Amino acid sequence: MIDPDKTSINAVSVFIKKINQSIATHVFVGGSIVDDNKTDALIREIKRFTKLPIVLFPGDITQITNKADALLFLSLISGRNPEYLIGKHVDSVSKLKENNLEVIPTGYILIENGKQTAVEMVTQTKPISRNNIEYIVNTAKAGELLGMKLIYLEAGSGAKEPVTPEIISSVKRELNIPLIVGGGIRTISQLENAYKSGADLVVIGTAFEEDESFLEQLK
Ligand code: 1GP
Repeated sequence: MIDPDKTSINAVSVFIKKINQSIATHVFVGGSIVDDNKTDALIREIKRFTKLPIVLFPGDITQITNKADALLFLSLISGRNPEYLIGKHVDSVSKLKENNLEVIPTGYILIENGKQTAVEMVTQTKPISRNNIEYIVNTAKAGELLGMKLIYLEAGSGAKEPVTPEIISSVKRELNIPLIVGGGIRTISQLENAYKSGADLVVIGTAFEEDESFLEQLK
C-alpha cells in the first residue's frame, strides 16, 4: 500500500521496480488524509513502471480517480458513523459513473491495536476490541450477508499489534468471501502468520515506508 501523502513522485520509479521484483500482487493506493489531486498524479507515475493492478483504497471521495484499475468501496461496518457506512458512498456515485473502475464492495472492520489510529480519528468511530472475537466474526458475516464481496480486517496503519492469527482464523472459518488483513505487519513471520491463519491478501504499507529493504526480503 502506498500512501500518496507520504510518497514523493520522484521516489516512485525505484520503489516500484522493487515491488515488481517482490511477491506483491497488487498496488493499493490511499490514505486517511491526502491532499487533492495527489492520488491521480501518483498513480499516473506508478503505471509507467508496473503492470500490477492498482487498487484504490480511498480515505475520501477526492481520492477516486479513473487512473486506477479498481476501487475498494469501503463501508466501515465496525463503526456507527452513517457517513462512513453509506453517506460518502452516495456522494461518490456521480464520480463513479464517469469512469470504468471495477468497484468492489468491501466490509471494512477496524480492530483495536493498542493505540489510536488515523481511521479512528478521521471517522470518529471506535474500533472493535481485539478480545471480542465473536463480535468481529459476526460483523464480518453480516457484511457478507449484506452482499459485500470482500472483508478487510484492519488494525490501522502503523498499528502496534497486527490483527491476531486467532481473529483471522475465526473470521475465515465463517466466511465464503475473500479476506484481506492489514495494519502493523512489519516482519516476514507476521506476514506468514496472517496467510497461514487464512488471509487471502495481506496489505503492508508502513514497513516499506520505514525500510524499503524489507521489500527485497519478499522475493
Ligand atoms: C493500512 O492496512 C494498511 O490501512 C496497512 O497498514 O501501514 O501498518 O502496514 P500498515
